[in-house]
Amino acid sequence: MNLKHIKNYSIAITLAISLTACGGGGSGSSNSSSSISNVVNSVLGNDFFQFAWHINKDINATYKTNNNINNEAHISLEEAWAVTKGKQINNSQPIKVAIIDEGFQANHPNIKDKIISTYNPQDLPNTPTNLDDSEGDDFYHGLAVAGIVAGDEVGVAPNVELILINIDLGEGSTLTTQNLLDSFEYAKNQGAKVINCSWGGSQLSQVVQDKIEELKDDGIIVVFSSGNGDKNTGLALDLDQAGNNDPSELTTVIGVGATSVLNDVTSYSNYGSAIDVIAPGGGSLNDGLLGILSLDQSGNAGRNSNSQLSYTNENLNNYTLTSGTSFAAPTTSGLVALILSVNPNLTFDQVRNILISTTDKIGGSNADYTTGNFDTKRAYGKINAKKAIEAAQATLP
Ligand SMILES: [Ca+2]
Ligand SMILES: [Ca+2]
Ligand SMILES: [Ca+2]
Ligand SMILES: [Ca+2]
Repeated sequence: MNLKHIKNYSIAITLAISLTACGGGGSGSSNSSSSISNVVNSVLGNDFFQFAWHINKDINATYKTNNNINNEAHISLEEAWAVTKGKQINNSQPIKVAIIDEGFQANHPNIKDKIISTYNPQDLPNTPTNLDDSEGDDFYHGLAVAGIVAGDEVGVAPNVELILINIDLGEGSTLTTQNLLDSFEYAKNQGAKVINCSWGGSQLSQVVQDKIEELKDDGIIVVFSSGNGDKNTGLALDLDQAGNNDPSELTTVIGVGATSVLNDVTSYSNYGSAIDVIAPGGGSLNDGLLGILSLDQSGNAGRNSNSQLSYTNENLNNYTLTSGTSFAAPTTSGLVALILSVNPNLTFDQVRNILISTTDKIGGSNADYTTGNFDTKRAYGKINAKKAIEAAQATLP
């Protein structure tokens, strides 16, 4: 199968950062990442919510100042959480969110109590199901994605239930079309109302596209990340150009690009006329911008000192800063779950309309939303949870 993993983009960015930090010799551009680490280390405590700038408007003041975090970089989640954190408001049943990805840790303390089922279509009938198919990569991409959806301290919708589906992506993958069909079918059979896909890079086969359309017709919302640009330049790709194709362009999915702490679209975020919204995904480390806080393999396992944060306390090793549209998609999937917890009967078109009509038109004078409320690089704008939940409430009888 010809699919690239968005993890590749994320690795490309990480390598670029590492090179900057290692080769700088204490001067020039290396200062940005080392000073970020120093500042964060000096203020880290047990409450990681204070560093979750994507979901918390009242973050640690020192951290905010030293990392140039814009007052409005968050998604106005506090008001939404006053209504719902992911359980349906009429019967308290959690919305179920499936994550099709690679590299999970199902016993991570911040998500373990929310996981209702796991699956690996390439690993049946082995028991237990292999969830960490990550070829020795110390960064668990699926874990970080799951954290942004529902992880304690870092998740948009901490009261949802998670269905984790591991597929092998990236170089040398043996993933088949049937594996993908099985993955989407499993998510549906487990009751998923939202399916997050933080991968792409080429067109899906027609039968998989047909399956996604079937899910749409069933009121299941599929969310795809737009991709992180060219892995050599780190710059965004125009998905409308010939040869640049991604599943996020399908009319049957929500396509999502990434914003940074500066409250604007990132330099790496792919764009195009079929992308729907942008959402916090973390700044490009190439640009010296802070990533988004999510989950690392717990304890000593995982990224730890390789990350943007150089943790010295073992108890802090459960988290990491990362970046990519891979993490903007789950920010949006979390909000979609909140919307559906207000009204689970909304159709795909209704959910999409709520998302794109309640956005913040960020970008200032660099943006132009005058044609159809759509900016070339920022789509319909950045998601706003407060306004989206109000719009969902307005659909109730
Ligand atoms: Ca793989
Ligand atoms: Ca295209
Ligand atoms: Ca779309
Ligand atoms: Ca760790």
